[in-house]
Amino acid sequence: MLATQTLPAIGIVQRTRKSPFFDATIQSGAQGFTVYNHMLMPIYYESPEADYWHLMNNVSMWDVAAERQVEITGPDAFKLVQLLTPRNLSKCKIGQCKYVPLVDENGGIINDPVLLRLAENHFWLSLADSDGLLWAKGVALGYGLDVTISEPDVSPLAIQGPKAEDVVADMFGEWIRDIRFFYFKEATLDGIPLIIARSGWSKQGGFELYLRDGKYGAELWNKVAEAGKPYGIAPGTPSGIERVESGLLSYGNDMTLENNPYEVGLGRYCDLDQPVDFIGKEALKAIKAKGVSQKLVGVEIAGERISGNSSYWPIQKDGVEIGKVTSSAYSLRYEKNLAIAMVAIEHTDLGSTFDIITPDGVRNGTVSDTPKL
Ligand code: THG
Repeated sequence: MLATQTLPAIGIVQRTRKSPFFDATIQSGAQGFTVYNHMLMPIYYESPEADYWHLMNNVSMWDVAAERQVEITGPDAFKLVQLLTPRNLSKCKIGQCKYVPLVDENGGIINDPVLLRLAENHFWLSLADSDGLLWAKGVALGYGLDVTISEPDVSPLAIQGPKAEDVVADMFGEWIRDIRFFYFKEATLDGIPLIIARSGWSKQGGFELYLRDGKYGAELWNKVAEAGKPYGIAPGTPSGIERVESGLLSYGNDMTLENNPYEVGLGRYCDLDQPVDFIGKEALKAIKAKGVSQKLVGVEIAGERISGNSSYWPIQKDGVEIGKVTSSAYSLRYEKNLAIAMVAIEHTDLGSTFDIITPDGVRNGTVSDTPKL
């Protein structure tokens, strides 16, 4: 952990909202928090490295309630959701999740939530860290749509890792093994209302339990911890190490409103040829036709072990700035320093090299296919 990530205390007041699992996470030994969607979210328990190995080897449970939901209902709900994202939703089934970048009229990325379709005209957008609720309300108002938009009392708890499925099967029954990736089912556990989705912000597999009534936060947390005991479950958090190794992007770190989906590898989720109109369609067509001037790439950083960046690290070639490291970690799996970086397009071929200006000195960087973006 960098000193800058641990030293300043965070003043906890009403604005820094607490997740329904907050007390339980403190009792489980959460040692640090970040603020995400105006809510406190744990960032590590034992240590980022020890937490990582629990996730990789066994199973890990995460308070990700800060992935707040935007609930959209009403006769125009589908119309609104399709306006908000370039992803083609014409085949999105009830009970299905979709990763849906939201873009503005210039093609700038507003957020990259997971969409859940609960009914024909009932959706949740499970947000990354930006104010998607206000954007959705503004768009609905501007287009005169007949929808209701709110933040429901819904809080995801992720169970990730190779033994996650066994834990969830012991809790709910063998039937959960048939839930496919990015699909979900509604269920209750001793009266606790939930949605069980096969999803989560790691590539180690697992589920997300969306708690639909915050008063059960501690009870659900403790039930998962109990069910996970035989499998060596440990409390954890979205892992900054695993997600860099796996090339999972973090909004606010690897992309902002200044970026378009083609720069950050999310072009594959944009269908510009679909007949419906969505916000940013014309802008994205122009961007695609012109080609992007910069792009996110995987990078290997030479030299001794780094401890991850908590600000952007400039990238230079022959003394000229050509980009920045957006995220990085020492990879415990590959035993090398890995990064995600936004780099001028001329320097994005595999094997391209450049200088990375870290706070501790200049390092050599090489464009690499790990992490794969
Ligand atoms: N779960 C929930 N909400 C979230 C996240 C989550 N909100 C914020 C953040 N994470 C959003 N970011 C991502 C990024 C990638 C994925 C999920 C959320 C992901 N993508 C699949 C993949 O890369 O294989 C593709 C999914 C698809 O094809 O639609 O899993 O983790 N509730």
